[in-house]
Amino acid sequence: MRLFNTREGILIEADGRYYISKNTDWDSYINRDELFALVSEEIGKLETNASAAGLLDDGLLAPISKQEVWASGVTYMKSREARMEESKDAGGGDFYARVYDADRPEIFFKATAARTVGPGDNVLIRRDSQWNVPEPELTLFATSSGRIVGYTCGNDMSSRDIEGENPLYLPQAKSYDGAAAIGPGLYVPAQPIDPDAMIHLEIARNGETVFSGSISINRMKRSHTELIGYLFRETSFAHGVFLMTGTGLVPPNDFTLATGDIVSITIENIGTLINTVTQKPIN
Ligand code: DO4
Ligand code: MG
Repeated sequence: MRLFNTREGILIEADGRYYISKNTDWDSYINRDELFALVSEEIGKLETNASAAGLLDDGLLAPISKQEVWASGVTYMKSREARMEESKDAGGGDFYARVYDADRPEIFFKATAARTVGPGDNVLIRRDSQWNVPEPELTLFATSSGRIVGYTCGNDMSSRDIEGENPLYLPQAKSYDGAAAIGPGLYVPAQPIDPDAMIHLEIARNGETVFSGSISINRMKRSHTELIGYLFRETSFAHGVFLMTGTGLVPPNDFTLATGDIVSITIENIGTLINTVTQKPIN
């Protein structure tokens, strides 16, 4: 089943049928360890609502309210290679090789909900960066007790020149207004997501595809529970947390995003997250 945060309330899609929940608080609704079982029970008592499907075209909000977004990195070989390449002049490459092999994963704070955008919104590239890419990432939702109950598509927008200049600039390369996008909804399966699910990225410019690529989540070096385990070691999340799991798709080094580009991230069973790239206006 999939849950959508919409202007009209919580939309539930299960087996092609649509329902509007009587619950209206997204935070307490999704932060339940037995989410799949509880929503399955709930829809048994609800009338189907076919017209509610229209909210998917016009009415979706980001599936986040009080949660934070965190991210893990260098979880795919492709990311390890790209990071080593972009930081080679700064001598930072060794850190990426080491974190790929280490027991402890790279995990960093990505965004507050206020800096996170949803389906159809704009993602931003920094004005002080010349080399920007989207990072399409399977994004886990874990409840406050650390149980993974849902999945969504995530975009970990990244400034490669800023991170490449010095790894200590990572927070500036990764965390700024509009640097995170998640959506379109929360995929809540009875069992963990298919380990072979594919992630597809397409970037369109003036109606033409300028980059596309696909990768299976089975290429990730670490398990989802391992990443969540590290995230929760000494940090609590009262409303649950979103964790991006790293990118395995990196456009070629001569590619950078431009204003107006349309980024589409599709993950099997979850759906497609579409955002337009823009910059902040000059004051
Ligand atoms: O080490 C930098 C960030 C890595 C990252 O965001 C990724 O691998 O997706
Ligand atoms: Mg990333």
